[in-house]
Amino acid sequence: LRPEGWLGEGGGPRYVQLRRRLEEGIAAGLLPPESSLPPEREIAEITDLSRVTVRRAIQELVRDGLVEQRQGSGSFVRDPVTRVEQSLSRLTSFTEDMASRGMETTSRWLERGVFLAAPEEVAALGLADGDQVARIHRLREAGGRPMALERATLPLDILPNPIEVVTSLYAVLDRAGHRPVRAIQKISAINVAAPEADLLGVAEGAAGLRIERTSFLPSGRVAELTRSLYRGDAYDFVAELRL
Ligand code: 16G
Repeated sequence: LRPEGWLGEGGGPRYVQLRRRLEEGIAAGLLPPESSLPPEREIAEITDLSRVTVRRAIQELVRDGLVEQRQGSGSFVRDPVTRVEQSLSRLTSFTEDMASRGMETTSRWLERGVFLAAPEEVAALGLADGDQVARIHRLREAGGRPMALERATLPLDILPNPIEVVTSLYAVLDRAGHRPVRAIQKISAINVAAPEADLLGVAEGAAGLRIERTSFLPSGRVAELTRSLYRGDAYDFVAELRL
């Protein structure tokens, strides 16, 4: 980090130069995942930059997901998310998928309750105008890391009490005898926009996968309409194809 040889070369504001220098250090493994960055004061001393400049550079690394700040203990290089290989041929739940990899799941609730069905939900769920639906919207985390945002809508008779869903929606459906047995899933590439990027802990514009799942009960009735946004850097979807 000593200023000779990089500071002032290439131009740009000094905080950008420092940010780049730190990025290079992370990419080269000089600052490995989970290692702590030197305190701001120390970086300022070594580089001969002001603490404001140092803070700004670190803030940008936080914004870009390279560094995370932990209350009371400083800044750490983030461990890049390990990618999850997800089969596209089995109808499983997020909780089951993560449990089979030894990961624990947690949810940050954004919405959970009973609402008036939106017109598109009326159509997709085969309801009548004025019908109510159960809606659960949450940030899904595995091993403490945000993986996906998921907003599920279900007919009220299938999930009469949405508050019951504490961890797994499918576990609640299973207990009620409403476990879906078939689903249609559509996956599209998108760039993650601001509010969602913050929740997912990715940079604005980062790659994401928009997934829409419509799942069905054995009777053929729609059980669930779920719109999800998965982190593009966390998932590989795999399907087996046969002639
Ligand atoms: C998966 C499903 C989602 C379902 C959820 C139930 C995709 C893209 N989506 O995340 O439709 O609602 O599992 O998970 O796979 P849970 O039982 O852990 O709540």
